[in-house]
Amino acid sequence: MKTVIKSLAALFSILLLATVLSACSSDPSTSNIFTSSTVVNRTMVIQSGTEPGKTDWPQFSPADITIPAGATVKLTIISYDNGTAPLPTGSPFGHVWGGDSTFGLVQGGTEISDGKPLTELPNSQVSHTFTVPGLLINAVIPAVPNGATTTTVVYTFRVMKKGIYEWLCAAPCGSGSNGMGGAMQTFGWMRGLVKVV
Ligand SMILES: [Cu+2]
Repeated sequence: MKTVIKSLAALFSILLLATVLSACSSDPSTSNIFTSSTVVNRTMVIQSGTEPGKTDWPQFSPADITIPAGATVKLTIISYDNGTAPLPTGSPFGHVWGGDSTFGLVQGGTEISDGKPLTELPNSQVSHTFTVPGLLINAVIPAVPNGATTTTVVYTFRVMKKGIYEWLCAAPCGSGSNGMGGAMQTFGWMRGLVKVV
């Protein structure tokens, strides 16, 4: 009989623990936030019009990424695109953004481009951007330099709130006379999702 009571007590504790744990995870925005020492690596590749019939459609692949809230994310963007898509004069998207202090959604937000820190690229030299308006994140991707095959950007950041955020490329790299068509309008190409879980 004692054994049965002990077993029941153990079962009860497990159920209680499970209830507490599920209660903790019921607020998706603040629970299970990782610390900055948790580092995750993600890689996106920018291909330049490799799909048949879509030769003027550059593409981020994968277009959607999933990251843990609070973890330090090293996002490596490897571009094969040697073309520029100059931003209009006065556009803010040549600047690297991050570390939003107003809302506290993002920490960090620093960029290393081909091994060197980058805070701003002249608008005329921008090839693509990785821009998350909802998080005030903007990484800038230069064109592949002459004689090289790729250019590599590493953007390091933390997102402190769970959610699904859209990203887009702000450089007019798509089709049409203004460069805003085709890939620029299409999820899976120059738009996608950042899922913070
Ligand atoms: Cu682009």
